[in-house]
Amino acid sequence: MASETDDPRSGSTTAVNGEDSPSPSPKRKIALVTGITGQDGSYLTEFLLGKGYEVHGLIRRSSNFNTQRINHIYIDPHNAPKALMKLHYADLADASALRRRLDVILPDEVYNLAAQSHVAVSFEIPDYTADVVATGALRLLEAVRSHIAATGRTHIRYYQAGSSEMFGSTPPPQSETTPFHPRSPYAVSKCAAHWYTVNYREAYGLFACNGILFNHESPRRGENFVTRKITRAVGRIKIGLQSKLFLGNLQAARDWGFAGDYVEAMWLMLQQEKPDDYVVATEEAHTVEEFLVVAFGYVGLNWKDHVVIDKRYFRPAEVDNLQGDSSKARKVLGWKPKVGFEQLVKMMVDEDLELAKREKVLVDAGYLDPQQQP
Ligand code: NDP
Ligand code: GDR
Repeated sequence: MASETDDPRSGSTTAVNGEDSPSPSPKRKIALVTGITGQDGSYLTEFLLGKGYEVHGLIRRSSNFNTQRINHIYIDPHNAPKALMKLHYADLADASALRRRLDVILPDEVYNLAAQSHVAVSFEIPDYTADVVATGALRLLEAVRSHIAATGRTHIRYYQAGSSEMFGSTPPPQSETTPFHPRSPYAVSKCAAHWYTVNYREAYGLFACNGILFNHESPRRGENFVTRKITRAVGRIKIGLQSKLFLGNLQAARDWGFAGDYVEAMWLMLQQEKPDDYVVATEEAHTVEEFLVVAFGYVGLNWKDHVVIDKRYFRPAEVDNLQGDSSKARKVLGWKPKVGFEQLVKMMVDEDLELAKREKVLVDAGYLDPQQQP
């Protein structure tokens, strides 16, 4: 029965998509995306809609809507023929909800992007992180496996969002054959999810791929990841809303790409003849300090005048140096990144400068307290 819980964004008690409403067009491919409200979920959904997919996203219940990253592509389900992105409540902690959603949505492709994705936070909430990142992936794989067993829909393909954090302290360049040495509860959990995915491929013949993605950023990046934390601060400092930026280890090096480029690689993995695992990276590493130089320099500021080192942002165990070898993805998938390091930093600063200008209007009008830093 249709109910108001079918589409979390619908204000109606008679939402048109949901348990009893089959997809409008049988020709469209159907994708199921967990983590649709996150950075990657939003870019992947835009990408898949552009390819003509119907996209179903699983969304967590929260006391406020947390759909800011996908609001611009949301169409009210009352406009059914155009509403090709559909949202459903589910959680990776809830195995029965996952199975039920698969049985109703009947996806062709499943993208598991949901995670407690913050490495530093995973030291604070390790048990929860393992439950969502590791066991959550297992729950979804098992839901897919049992759905296939019950329905015979053997063509379903599964993508698992793996991470360069799995390499941890193994020196670069890191490729698909590099041993994992994870350095955080998050990274250990991602290793488990990686091997669960391999195991379901080998044990049940599931078309399941691990994308081992190196850091990818964008103006939609969460504000407590270092790149966005820096570009938010650059915008606010330039506009006069903030003067200091508190950071941890500036010497860590990361292989930073643009999220919009990386979601294409996810899709490409599921279009191949055989399932496999792929490293996705720019193959260029930069330190946090180098990011600071470019970001502050772009608006004519010197980062040394503003950055203060705060021990609380150091991690119990650090990952010093990540630089991917993505030659397999480049050769087999024909993928390569389009946005380079400087272009990425400038894109993020440009957007955050505009955001700071809008904040300034609210501050000047007395609607916002400038001390409320992101
Ligand atoms: P985000 O943190 O931006 O998004 C995470 C998403 O997962 C959000 O939609 C969040 O929902 C959802 N989520 C969290 N917990 C649960 C849960 N218990 N049940 C259902 N959904 C949940 O991450 P990114 O978009 O940056 O990353 C996407 C995936 O790729 C993640 O798995 C991440 O670990 C992985 N990854 C990311 C890289 C990167 O550089 N961005 C690199 C390598 C891997 P809500 O909005 O409600 O919080
Ligand atoms: P990471 O990203 O841990 O690589 O995980 P993050 O931006 O959090 O850290 C990158 C590096 O910057 C250093 N750092 C700080 N980090 C944060 N967050 N805040 C600070 O103030 C700060 N100061 C210095 C960190 O120590 C680290 O070395 C991201 C996430 O998206 C994961 O989900 C994903 O799997 C990996 O990238 C690949």
